[in-house]
Formats: sequence, structure tokens, C-alpha cells
Amino acid sequence: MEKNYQHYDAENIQILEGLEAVRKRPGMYIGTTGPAGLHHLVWEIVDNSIDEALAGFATHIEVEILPDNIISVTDNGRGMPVDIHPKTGRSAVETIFTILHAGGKFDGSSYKVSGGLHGVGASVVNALSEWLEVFVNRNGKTYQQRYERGKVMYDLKEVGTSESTGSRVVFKADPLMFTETTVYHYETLKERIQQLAFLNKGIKMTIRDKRGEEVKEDVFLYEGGIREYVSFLNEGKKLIVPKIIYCEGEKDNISVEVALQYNDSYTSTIYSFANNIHTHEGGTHEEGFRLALTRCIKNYANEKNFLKKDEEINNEDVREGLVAIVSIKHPNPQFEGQTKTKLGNTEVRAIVSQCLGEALDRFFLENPNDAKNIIDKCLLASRARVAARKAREATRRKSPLDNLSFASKLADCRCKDPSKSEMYIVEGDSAGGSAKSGRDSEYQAILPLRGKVLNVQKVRLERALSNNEILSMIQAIGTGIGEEFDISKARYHKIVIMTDADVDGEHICILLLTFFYRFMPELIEKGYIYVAKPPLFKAVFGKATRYAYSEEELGQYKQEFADKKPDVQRYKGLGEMDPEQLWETTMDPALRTLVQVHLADAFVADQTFEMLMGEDVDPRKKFIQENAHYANNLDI
Ligand code: 0RA
Repeated sequence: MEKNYQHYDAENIQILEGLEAVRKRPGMYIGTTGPAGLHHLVWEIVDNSIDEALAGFATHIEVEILPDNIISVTDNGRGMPVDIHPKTGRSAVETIFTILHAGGKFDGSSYKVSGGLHGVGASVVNALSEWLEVFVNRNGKTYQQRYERGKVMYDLKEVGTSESTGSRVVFKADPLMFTETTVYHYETLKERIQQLAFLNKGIKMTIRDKRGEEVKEDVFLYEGGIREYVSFLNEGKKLIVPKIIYCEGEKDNISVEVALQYNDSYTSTIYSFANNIHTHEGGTHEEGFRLALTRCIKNYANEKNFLKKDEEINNEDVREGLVAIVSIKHPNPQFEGQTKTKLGNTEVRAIVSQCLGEALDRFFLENPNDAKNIIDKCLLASRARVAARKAREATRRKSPLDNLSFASKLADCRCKDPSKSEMYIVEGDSAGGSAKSGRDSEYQAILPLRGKVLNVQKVRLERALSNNEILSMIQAIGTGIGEEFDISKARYHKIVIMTDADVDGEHICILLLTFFYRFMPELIEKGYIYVAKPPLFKAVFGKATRYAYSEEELGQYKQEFADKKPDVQRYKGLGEMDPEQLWETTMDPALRTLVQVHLADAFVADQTFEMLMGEDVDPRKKFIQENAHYANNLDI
């Protein structure tokens, strides 16, 4: 190592241009002189210390914000080289801080990770600092040099002795350059410091704010590296597989690390990094990641015959509920794209894909139960995707014939003003018939849903989506679903679910609410969704007729008409009511009881639905036995 560095600091420093150019056009070098540029100064200095840590010499990097927004970055590495460069006749330290482009990679012969996004090096920070001081502990001595606006104040000098080794850079951003602000934001620095600690396992990273009365400090050290990053991102989430799948590899000086874990959500979080820079636009490392993930999951599912006929898992399905970090380090990264955050090096694709592919194959082999859970999750996503596509296609159909066949079930209202229009979704054909005859056809539309079709206890949500009745409902509502959803196209501002007050009716109600919750949540948020409460009893006391919506209410009527002999009929379903009764009790805006559905109610429905659909038979049984009335629960 010693020999290598001798060779290094002796000859290879390329002298490019003076620091004056940086002060004339700072934006060219750091992108902006706004807050982002100001914080960028810190990362330029920290990057050099990270390189020293990645080379295996530093274990601790400390960033301090001192009073007056002075930044101090310290590492316990070898200390920057201090000997004289033969060509410049100046010390290596001075060369690093005064010669443009010398701070990053000297000549490509050594492995350097820094120098990605702007990667302009320490000399640019020096040029844009009112002053900068560097301290080096090396060879048992402490050396120091000071610069002001890039200009050398004195030669590197010995200022004492030191047992330890390391480097410290202290600088104050120049307010003449950073005219907007020179105040650092602690949280911004802290978040990136933590990210760097995740991305570079085993390096202790400290951030300290000494500007205020009380010192703020955060210390990050992750032996598990990006595995701990994944855990951090999954905190509080329900996991599909408790283990984190991880791989690490190196080829042609390119190092690769991937960590991933599935949670039970529908979103995916994939962060990719090249040389510690977040590659927002992705690139070849992310492509390699996707390739391996899709290929391995598909292969395993096929091998184990987990796929039914016509079923397929694609690259979208394998990403649902996925949290993953892809991190590569490359000696010569090519950054492309609009914001230069897309990795372009083509050789990286295969390296990542092979590394992750081997790890996934091994994981599936060694953990068949976890593998099954992952495949099941992907299959669920696949089925939902196919069903959603079918639904979209169906709701998009424009041919008059198709419209007719769908619309035939819907008895629309005459009014075309959505804010005055209502749609009743009615369970069962006979109730649908009564509702059609009893309604106010100016404002009320009726869509009968055939109960039998939906009564299936184990109907999955995706199945419901491919169901014709549900399709015609989506079409009638007019907004489209999922990504294409457009609330302004809603054809009714009141959508009323009217089902029987029995277990089947409740199942359908829960299914519909779950459906709205998952695919059209805005309808609920806007307050467009209601549940109708039909009466449970009709009680005739001589000439007086009363409808009761609960046992309690019936009791009250019985007391009121204590002298009369009551004739009580219990409604088993909406179908038992004639059109007039249905109008009077459930549809007449002046007399009816509608319960507006809130997102929280729909969430409960969604959970209940999951419970009803779940593998566990007991809670389902209990639910059915309790015969709880969902519409009542909604009242709370
Ligand atoms: C020895 C040789 C080289 C650099 C360093 C030590 C060194 C540089 C920095 C920058 C911040 N902290 C540091 N600690 C050590 C030159 C060889 C190379 O660049 O890899």
C-alpha cells in the first residue's frame, strides 16, 4: 500500500485550471449557489473521507456545524499525503485544495468512489469558501495549511506532534458566493449522513450541531449496511417474509450489493445508488436488478407448478410490496439522463443480475415456505392486474352495442346534473324491480346487482372486478377506476348501497365498500357513498302502520299502541317490500335514513373483507354467527 501511494502522490496529479474560474461561474461546478449548492460543499469534503474509509483506512467520519455556520469534517484515516509533488513543487495537500479536478480521482489507477454527481473535489469547496483550513495528522506530526477564497495563506507547516492519523477540513462558505443563504439545515445533513452510513457498512458517521445553546448529535453505524436500510424503510410494516434477501459481489473492480424484503402493501420502494449517489432515474444497475427478480420468481413459480393455466407473473407483479436497495460502486461511473442520475455503464446490468440471481435462487431453495409466500403475493398482484385491465377495457368500450348490453340493467334517471342525481345499487332482481317502480325517476337511477352472483362467500376482490354486474356499476358511475379515475366524471354525487339486512346482504355491502375503498377511494373521500337502512319490521296496529328499523323501535311502537293487537312482519329481504313500501321506507328523501360512508368505515370494511376471505375459518364463522348488522356498525 505504501509503495502504491508513493507512486500516486508523486506523479499523477493532473493540473487543470485555476480556482478563479470556479468563483466566476460557481453554478457550473456545483449546479446552484442556493441552499442545495451550499450543502453540496459538505458532501464534496465528506466524499473524500468516505473514500479513505472504503479504502480500509478510516472507520469514523465526523461532521460538525460550528457557530457561524462553519463546517468541520474529520476522519481517522491515514491523513492526506503531505510530501512534495515533483511537478508542482507543492505539497500533495495543497495540490488537492488548489488544483481543479485533483481532489477526486487522481489518475484512475486507484479506486475512487467519490466524484459522481458533480464530483468536483475539494478545490472547488476551497474556491467557494471565505476561508478553509486543513489539518493532517501523519508521520507522528500535525500539519496545517490555510486558504482564503482559494488563495494559499502559507505553505503547509508542522504545528505539533500527534500519535494518531487522520484529516480534518474546516471551512466557511463564502457569503459573496452563496448570496441566498449560508445557513445549514441540520435535518438535511443528518438524513444524508444516515444514508451514507447505510450505504457504507461499518463506517461510523457522526453529525453534530454546535450552533445552538444545546449541542445536537446523531451517530449512525450500520454493520448490516443496506440490509439495515431495508429494515428501516420497512419499519412498522407487516412483512410477507421476515428475512431480508441479500447479495454482495465484485467483478472487474465493480462492487454490487442488493438487499430486499417484501411487506404486505401494494406499493414498491426501490432505491438505487451508484457510488453512493442516489440514481433517481435508475439505469443499468436497476435493470439488472429487475431482470434477476422477475426471472427468478417466474422460474421458481413455474418449477413448482404454482401457476394456474393462463396465469403469468410479470415484472410489475414482482414489485408489489417490495422494498429494495441496489448499491453499486464503479471506478468509472457514467451518469446520464435529464438530471444526470441515471447509470449508463452497460456492463453493470449483467453483473447485478448475476449476483442477485444466484442469491435469489439459493434463497428460494433454502426457504421454500418464504418462497411460497412471495409467489402468492405476486400471484395476487397478477390476478388483480388482469382483473383491473379487464375492468378498464370493459368500462372503456365505446361501441353502442356494448353500451347497450351493459346499460340494460341500469334504469337511469332523467336528470343529467350529477349533483342532483342518485344511483341506488340494489341487491337482487326482485328488489331491483320494486325500486325501479317505486323510485323518483327524475333523480334516482337504479342498478340491480344479482345477489346470487355476488353471494359467493369466497369471492375475491379481483373476481368481483371481472364480474359483469360490477363492471356495469363502474360504467354507470362514469369515473373509471384505478389510475384512470377522474372524479369530475362522476355521473351521480350520491351512490347508495341498498342490500338486505342479513348476512348475505352484509357480505355484499362489505364487498362493495372494499371495492370502492381500493379502487375508487375518492368517491368515499368526497362523501358520495351511502348505505341505505331499510326497515327490519312492518307493524300494523289496526289502521296504523309503522316501520321499525330495530327491535327497540318495534318495542316502542308496541307500547304506543298497547291497546291494539299488533300484526308484525319481519322483512327478510328488500324483495318482500312492494314498490310503495320501498319508496316510503328507504328511498323517499324526506323519510329515508342514509348513512354516509367515511374512509374509516371503508377501512373497517376492507379489514373485515380480508378477514372473511382469509384462510382462518374461525373468525369467519364467528362473524356469520354474530350476524352483526353492518349498516348499524356504520353509525358509530
Ligand atoms: C493517502 C494517500 C492518498 C490519499 C489519502 C491518504 C487521504 C486522502 C483524504 C481526503 C480526506 N481524508 C483523506 N485521508 C487520506 C492518495 C491516494 C488516493 O487518493 O487514494
